[in-house]
Amino acid sequence: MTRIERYGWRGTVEPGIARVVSAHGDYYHLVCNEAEGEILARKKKSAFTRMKTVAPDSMKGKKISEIRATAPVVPMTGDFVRFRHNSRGDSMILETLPRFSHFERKDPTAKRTSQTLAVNFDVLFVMMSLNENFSTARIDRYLSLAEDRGGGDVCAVVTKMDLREEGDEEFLEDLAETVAGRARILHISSLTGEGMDEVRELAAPGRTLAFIGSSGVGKSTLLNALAGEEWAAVQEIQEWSGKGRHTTTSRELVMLPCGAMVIDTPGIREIGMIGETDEIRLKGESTHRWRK
Ligand SMILES: Nc1nc2c(ncn2[C@@H]2O[C@H](COP(=O)(O)OP(=O)(O)OP(=O)(O)O)[C@@H](O)[C@H]2O)c(=O)[nH]1
Ligand SMILES: [Mg+2]
Repeated sequence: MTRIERYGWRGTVEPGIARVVSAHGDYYHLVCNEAEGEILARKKKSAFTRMKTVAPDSMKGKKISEIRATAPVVPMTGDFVRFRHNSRGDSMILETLPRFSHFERKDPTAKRTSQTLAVNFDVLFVMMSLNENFSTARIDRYLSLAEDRGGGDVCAVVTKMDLREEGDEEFLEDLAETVAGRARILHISSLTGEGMDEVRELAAPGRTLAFIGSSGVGKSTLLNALAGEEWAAVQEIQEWSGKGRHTTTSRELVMLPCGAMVIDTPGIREIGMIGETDEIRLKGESTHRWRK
């Protein structure tokens, strides 16, 4: 098996295919068959800046994804790309290859129609911790957005099960009802190891797990537990406020010792659905105004 196949490529192996493991503005770190380790690449400017304009009439009755398919897709972590290798300098990304799965939300800044949060995953972990942050309605919204993912499985993952208190049963049952038939539920604690066997089962060689969820739910901590070492920075504080602070600031694809990969993402502050405001009941608070 070649390197790019170990990194999840399922098409025919040809020269010039790479996977993006991290993106830093114009620069990308790639893995490929052409070189060991990670190589640095830039994207070919003319390929991505010359966005085709779409005639208004051709947009009628079309989904956003159909319209967007006419313009070049800017690569992101997790993408497979076609590239030109340069052993003496920066390599050049020529094209983003079709994605087999993607998770998008409405862009909270409203600058774009939507924002892609994870691509090319085999399993999407929608994560939420069993503390003040717990909200069945939020998971419901994630799962609704995940219906358009195109491929891969979804798991609703309740983290920090070691913080379970009396009365949490009600919240967990409520969640189980909401998730039933739409996703698998996992209950885990990276601290005690609860539920980790199930996670490890999903982490088969060549498969990609993508972790999404609010800041502080324990995405990077789970990555570190699976990696068996301190891969990603984790906020040290015990009492996580979760307000306005993000420990992970960019998406990263990490190869685990078991041969599976994890895409760790920065915390999501809002999970948008087109222009509504509603109330979400949070554990520990009576109500909380949540702008979708
Ligand atoms: N009690 C308990 N605390 C945990 C667990 N997992 C993570 N934490 C703590 O939760 C805090 C946040 O964890 P992170 O892994 O940084 O959270 P994150 O989801 O990566 O956050 P962002 O990178 O900001 O999106 C840290 O203080 C962790 O030690 C767990 O299973 N149980
Ligand atoms: Mg993190």
